[in-house]
Amino acid sequence: MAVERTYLMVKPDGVQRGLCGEIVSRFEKKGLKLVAAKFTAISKATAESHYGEHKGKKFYDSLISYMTSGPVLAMVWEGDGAVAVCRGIMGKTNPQESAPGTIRGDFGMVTGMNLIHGSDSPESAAREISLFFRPEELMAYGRSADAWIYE
Ligand code: D4T
Repeated sequence: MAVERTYLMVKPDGVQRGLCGEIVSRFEKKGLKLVAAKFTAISKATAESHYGEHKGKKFYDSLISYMTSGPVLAMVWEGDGAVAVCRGIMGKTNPQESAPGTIRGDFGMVTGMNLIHGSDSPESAAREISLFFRPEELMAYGRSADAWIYE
């Protein structure tokens, strides 16, 4: 088993539309384990650091202003292959290309308001988790349901 951690974030549109509970429940029901959560507003500097790879692209300025337009729900989730599993639950970047049953496929219409962020690799996850959480904010705990989720 390759236990991974991933950084997930309900973006400002997901918060404004009252979808936090719906979104969190999809990861919970799948069997992933919540390790940390924080309802917070992102500073411009944090948004720029988080999306540094996109600096200079035509959507960069609107992306930063969107991500700093309201609070977000920042989370760390853990599980076997968590990075890819969570990306699958989220759907493709463009909600119109996302399959029904995914978060973006079920609730989104445009790439610029695609409801949720999820790390795209274990390396990105480590960087993003350290950007949003202090080590002591990550909870280590046993979960009895794991015996009924993993063989
Ligand atoms: P995030 O990082 O938010 O989980 O999205 P993805 O990993 O699915 O997609 P991404 O990094 O390519 O894009 C980051 C962010 O930029 C917005 N975006 C992207 C946009 O507004 N217009 C665009 O053309 C693209 C490619 C949406 C997600």
